[in-house]
Amino acid sequence: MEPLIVTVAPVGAELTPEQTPYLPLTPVQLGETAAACEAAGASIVHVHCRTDDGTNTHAVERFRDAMQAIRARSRLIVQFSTGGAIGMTPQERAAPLDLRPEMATLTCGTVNFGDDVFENSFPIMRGILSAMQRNGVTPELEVFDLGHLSNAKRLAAEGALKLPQHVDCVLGVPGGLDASVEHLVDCIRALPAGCSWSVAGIGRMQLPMATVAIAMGGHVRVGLEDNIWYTKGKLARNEELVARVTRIAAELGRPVATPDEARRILRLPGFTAAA
Ligand code: KMH
Ligand code: ZN
Repeated sequence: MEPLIVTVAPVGAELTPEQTPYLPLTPVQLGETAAACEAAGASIVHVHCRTDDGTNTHAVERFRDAMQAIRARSRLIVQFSTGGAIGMTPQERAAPLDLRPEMATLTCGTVNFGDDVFENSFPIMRGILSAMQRNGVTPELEVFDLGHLSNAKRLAAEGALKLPQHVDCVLGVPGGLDASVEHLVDCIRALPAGCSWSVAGIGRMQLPMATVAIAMGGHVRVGLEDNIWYTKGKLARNEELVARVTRIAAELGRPVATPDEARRILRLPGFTAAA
């Protein structure tokens, strides 16, 4: 089995500072979190940005500061979110790609998202992909539902998306596929040929889904974006969630990938100098 790639998603777009004091809101906090998570075994950081008071922002300046702060303190692969927050325009979501992060997410279809709708029509996806291609950014395909894998194949058939890519199965969003071993296997069976995969289980399913993926040879995403609890009643810090999956991987005989090993596994062109 390949070494385990651990992605940390430290902040996301849905949580408020009232829910947990451990959200990294500022660029410096994101950088410090990246360093702590690298030390704990992470190799990718999935970046959303907030203003100092916790409001979501997709301002290019804020992403520039965040990327600089992360790169000043770690060698983690910087992966920007292009999902942003519900209500952001597709143009806002794509704008930070001009900073040329090594990776960025592409959610592969529209999905109910709690009581909201997370809109990812084909024109939106084509627009985000073309901004990624223009900037040499490697996509991570986020799939919240099985049909999203069909959409990825459709985008590849029309030439908008190069395959294979890394696919992250986000399981347990209310409105998407539930988090279960059966659904994870359904996703893996439907992967486009040659794709690597990871799983991001939502809420209390983060740990069981990660454990299954470690045993199956997949990769994992953990972090507060998907789950704020370490155990019932105890709020987690990002690095604690990373350290726990690293420990489980060690028990199962699976070493974790360094950021540079993850770059090799994901066929990334290489670490570019700080922006
Ligand atoms: N915040 C969600 C609406 C991504 O980062 O690419 C979308 C999201 C996906 O978090
Ligand atoms: Zn995200």
